[in-house]
Amino acid sequence: MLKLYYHPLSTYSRRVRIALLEKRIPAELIEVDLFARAQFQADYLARNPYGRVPTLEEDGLTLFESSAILEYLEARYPEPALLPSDRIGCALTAMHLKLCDLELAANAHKILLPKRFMPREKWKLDVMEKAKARIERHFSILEKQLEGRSYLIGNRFGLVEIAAIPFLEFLPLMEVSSPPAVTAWAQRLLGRPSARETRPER
Ligand SMILES: N[C@@H](CCC(=O)N[C@@H](CS)C(=O)NCC(=O)O)C(=O)O
Repeated sequence: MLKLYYHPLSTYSRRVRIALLEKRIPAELIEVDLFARAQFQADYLARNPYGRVPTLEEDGLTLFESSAILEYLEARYPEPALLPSDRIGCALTAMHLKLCDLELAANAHKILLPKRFMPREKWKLDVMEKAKARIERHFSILEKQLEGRSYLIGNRFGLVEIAAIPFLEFLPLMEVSSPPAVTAWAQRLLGRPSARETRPER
């Protein structure tokens, strides 16, 4: 059976857990205790030398990097499809997955790591302010692409939405303001059973 090494509070792990639920793929979930630094123990580093979650294992394959894992799951378990079948849809998916990592996830991380896990005196407010502005710029660009549609590509829920959900969860905590179409998109996505089932406790 497919194994997923994860942590319940990990945004990147949550992407993979949502894809597993959406595709109804049975999996063994193995929690890596990040707070006890289990990600740096030799047995885990042998799987993922970067010492991060998620890591997937299946049929002798060990794979890390959440967006690569999403693409692998799509190739290995094509139904229900979370990727368009046409060339243009695939190209747009690749673009949006990359932009989600660069513009949303990376900046969200700069705000969420301190706000979720560090005492206030350690927060770097200037870094957090810049990250918030970058996310708001990204949302203003997405807003135009979402106008008149429910999902970004081919108007169907897909991998680009899954990649964004864990970060959209924290818009209130990040105090990021989002324009109307992005707000409606986020609410639509966060209401899915797969998102509800994987919602972190904090
Ligand atoms: N780019 C990686 C990021 C993975 C990542 O940063 N995971 C965090 C948890 S959300 C982690 O394992 N942190 C542990 C650490 O850095 O010590 C991905 O997409 O999988």
